[in-house]
Amino acid sequence: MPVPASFNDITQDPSLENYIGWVWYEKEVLLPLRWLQDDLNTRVVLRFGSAHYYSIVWVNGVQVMEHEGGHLPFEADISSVIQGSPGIPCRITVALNNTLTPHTLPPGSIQYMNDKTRYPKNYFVQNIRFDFFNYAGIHRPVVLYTTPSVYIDDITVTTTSSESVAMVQYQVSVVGSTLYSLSLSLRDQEGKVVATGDGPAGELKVLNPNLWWPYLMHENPGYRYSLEVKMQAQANGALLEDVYTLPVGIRTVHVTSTQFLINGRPFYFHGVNKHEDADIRGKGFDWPLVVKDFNLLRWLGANSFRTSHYPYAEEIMDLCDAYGIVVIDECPGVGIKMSESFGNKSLQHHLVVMEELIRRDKNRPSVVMWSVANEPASELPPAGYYFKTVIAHTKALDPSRPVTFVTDANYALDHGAPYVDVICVNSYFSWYHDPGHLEVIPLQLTTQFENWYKTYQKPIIQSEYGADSVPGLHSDPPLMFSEEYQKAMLREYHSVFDKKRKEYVIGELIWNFADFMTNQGTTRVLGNKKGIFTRQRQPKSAAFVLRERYWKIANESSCLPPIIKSHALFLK
Ligand code: GCB
Repeated sequence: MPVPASFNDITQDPSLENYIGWVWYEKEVLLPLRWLQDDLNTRVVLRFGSAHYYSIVWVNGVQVMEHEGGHLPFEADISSVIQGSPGIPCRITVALNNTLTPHTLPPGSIQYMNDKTRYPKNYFVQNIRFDFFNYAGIHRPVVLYTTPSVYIDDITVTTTSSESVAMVQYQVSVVGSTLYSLSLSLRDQEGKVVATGDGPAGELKVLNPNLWWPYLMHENPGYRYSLEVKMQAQANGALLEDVYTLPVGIRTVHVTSTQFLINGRPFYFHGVNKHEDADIRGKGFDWPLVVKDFNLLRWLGANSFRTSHYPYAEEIMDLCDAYGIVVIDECPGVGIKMSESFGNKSLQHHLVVMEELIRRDKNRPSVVMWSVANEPASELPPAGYYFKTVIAHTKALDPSRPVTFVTDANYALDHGAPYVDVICVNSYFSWYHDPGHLEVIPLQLTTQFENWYKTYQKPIIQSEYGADSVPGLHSDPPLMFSEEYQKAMLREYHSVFDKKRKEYVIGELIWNFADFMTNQGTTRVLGNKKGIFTRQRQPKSAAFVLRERYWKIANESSCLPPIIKSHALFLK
């Protein structure tokens, strides 16, 4: 089985496609001899970018870690297991279980079909309440790396700025000794040192900073400085040195009752929702696919996306930082529908997942907001305490970013909405509601926005809207599932967005960037077809409508310099 990849679509075996339960991976690797000698000063780490969902890992038959949940990295120090055995290959064994229960994230449930007249013995199905295929496997790269035994374990950076001066606050945690020294230097993109510091916490002052700007908001988006953190320590008679270089984008984020401000300027999210999903590889990380998607985002004039409905690969997030694509970073809290999933056990796990996500992505300038869930049953009374707790925990871990969750509940019944900073609402007027009736959109969408705003006086993002279209299916007048219907639906929504974005609507994210695989069902034709691109990343007619709109919105923004306008013209 290749790594990284989902195992489901790789073979011709249909039982593997829908397999639920334990799978085993094993690989022998030859390690550098230096790592295997008894060396108290070298720490060897085995790291998984992600694996779905519950993993137990052994090295040479010794259990070194277990981890619950996909989409996020986990690692273990394996030095003591491998050292002292030069010449012997290192055997890495992984047992992976993709079963979802009411207490996992996302939640699910196993249903045994006990009617012996209808199902074979021990027949069961995995029920899920989310709309994407439950791909499993080792989805992201697995690496072995070393550090000295005293090492930089974590760095946290936050930034504040005015036009002429910025402050970069840092905190560094070192593990392995209390006797160490730390020195820091911040370099600009020309390699010039612009500030220096020392010690585990402090502040660096940057005069005339180059701010990190979103794509299409500045001629040089995604500007990042390099923060070099150097640690030195004496251990076991040797001088140990660990150096880590962190890209740092200087930018601020603020939310008012009607606006989302990046570096003090109003930011309008014109973007997409995505999935990690493609033919054959499923949710497996794939560089060509990722780079293609970024080229499509830039072609589209999209300045943002939401990581619906789980954290994406770190490599994707690196590109967002570099290209200035703004991210609403969502945890795998999708399909939280059963009342059992609002209990203490689920809540504790949700808090841990937020800790893991924030630890991974806290220093990313592209991440401007955390989303703790998608379309939970937030009308259930326990959702109030649940989301109050998850959001408070998220804010305590990271006071620098707003927090939201994405709702499709009725504005008057939603128990979680009081705790969010931005209202993110999904609606499918003329699709799931009043199917085929495009004419209801203006009234229903206007009412939706007005109800939410009247209740909360918080800015609103239309975090999903869309319609399925089967590429190549045409119909005039537009009928559902045709490319024309998808386009017409977009236009109806857009006319309302254009009115409301003058007031408090701060963004629109189409559902979805590309077609994606789902469970089989009577409403799914080889998956969900709400993509504006096909699963193979070819544009449907709707992609051109959106492209024209996004570039127009970007150009209307008065702060855009001429260079971007000409870029836009050139692209058209
Ligand atoms: C939604 C969900 C998304 C689905 C989409 C749809 O509200 O958040 O995961 O894929 O609707 O197409 O039904």
